[in-house]
Amino acid sequence: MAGRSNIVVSAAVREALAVGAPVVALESTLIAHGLPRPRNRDVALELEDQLREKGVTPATVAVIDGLPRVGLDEADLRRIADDTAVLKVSVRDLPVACATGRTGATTVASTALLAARAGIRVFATGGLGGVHRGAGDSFDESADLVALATTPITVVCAGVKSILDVGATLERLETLGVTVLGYRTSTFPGFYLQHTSYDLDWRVGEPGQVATVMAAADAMELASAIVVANPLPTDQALDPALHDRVLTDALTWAADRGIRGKSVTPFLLETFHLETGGASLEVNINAVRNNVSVAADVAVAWARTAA
Ligand code: PSU
Ligand code: MN
Repeated sequence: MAGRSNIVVSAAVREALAVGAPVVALESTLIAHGLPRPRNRDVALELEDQLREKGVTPATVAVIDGLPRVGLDEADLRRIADDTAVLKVSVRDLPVACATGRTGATTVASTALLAARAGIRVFATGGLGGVHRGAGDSFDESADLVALATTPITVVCAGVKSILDVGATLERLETLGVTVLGYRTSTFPGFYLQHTSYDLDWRVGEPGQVATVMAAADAMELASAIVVANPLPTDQALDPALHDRVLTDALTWAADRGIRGKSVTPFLLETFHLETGGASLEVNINAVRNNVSVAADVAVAWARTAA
């Protein structure tokens, strides 16, 4: 299979993996469709620098002119951030985007898949996709869940996006066999909010503990992901009253405008950023930064464990 793979792994990422040095994958949908231009470009570059400063090789994932790439050069990173024509590419879109030579940003689902195929074990994002509110009627459930069920990768996130039905998403993660670890918390984080009302079964305090869990999962050849749920500090989270008010409006407007499919999440995030006067944007960026920082520590611990 390796010989036929069309995945292009950058030289920097290939060299790091070859010597067992720490690598963290980053997704590009949050850059292209989750954060507004031009701020998104600065964030994309900053996240990579944040990893390099910790001695970790960044591997941002995207489809560029029909090639699934793990590890982007700066020109491609800028293109993903700047170009308004960049598609949102989930797992099911990958073969078509590649076959037709398109350029697209990868979601948690497609990033996890490509990164794992390339041999990367740790991945950072903002908030996972999951079960949308009203999914009982709409059946809108993110492909992220299926990817997490079938991809052995550790994903550091601030929980699942608070625009979702968090309780239903946690139930699905349980059903799908996805391990969920609270990072220095026993309560599931709430993305824009520091916490939700849901308790977690497992809590870890140190990056090395995550690496130990990864090794135990490998030892029994588990195929599913490990979610490391990392809450925002209280002073970086969104005001809960503002959050609830904007969410109610955003959900109503999404329904009124008939927003469907892969447009739902970008629409809700953009509405949040507009209606909170940019406050949710700062919160979102801080969540991603914090997750990248923890992911770097986990990747370093993993490199030691696996050595
Ligand atoms: N985290 C963020 N912002 C985002 C996302 C995650 O802080 O925009 C993206 C991820 O790419 C995730 C996607 O996979 O949102 C979920 O989209 P959907 O609900 O359509 O599966
Ligand atoms: Mn959806």
